[in-house]
Amino acid sequence: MSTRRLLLVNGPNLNLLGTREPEVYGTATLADVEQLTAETAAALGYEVRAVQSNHEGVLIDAIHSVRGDCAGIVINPGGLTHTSVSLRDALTGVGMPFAEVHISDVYARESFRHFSYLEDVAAVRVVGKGIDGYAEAVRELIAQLGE
Ligand code: CA2
Repeated sequence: MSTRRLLLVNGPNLNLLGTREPEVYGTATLADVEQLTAETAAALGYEVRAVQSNHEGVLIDAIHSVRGDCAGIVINPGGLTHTSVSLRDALTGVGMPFAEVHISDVYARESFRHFSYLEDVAAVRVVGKGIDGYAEAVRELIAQLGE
């Protein structure tokens, strides 16, 4: 598919970015993340659609809705990373390559954050690079799309 568009998905609690826990997640806001992602993609000729929700089903519906309309997905699933078979099934079900991003270094945190339901099916993983990780994920994902 030659659609030059990506879906950016941010999961539960990421709307709180920049308001609390700056020592873990930095001071940038969700709007900053969405702008950085859009600008990085635009420089490579791609548009970005962005969604954030605190509800698993809303995220799954958003992923289903871009089938045929986006070439790939950049996702920070938040805590659903460590719990959700359903989110994994949605991502594999739509058959688009996706990049998994984590702002913090999950491997330096509690052991329950070390496992990801997406790690073995993600085309790209960027962990612990702050919000710059979203830009890196966009560049790596687009490179894999090969257009
Ligand atoms: O490091 C990441 O990006 C995470 O995906 C963030 C999730 C966490 O459950 C994952 O283990 C790692 C949590 C997102 C919550 O974001 C907040 C931001 C500011 C204040 C409070 C929460």
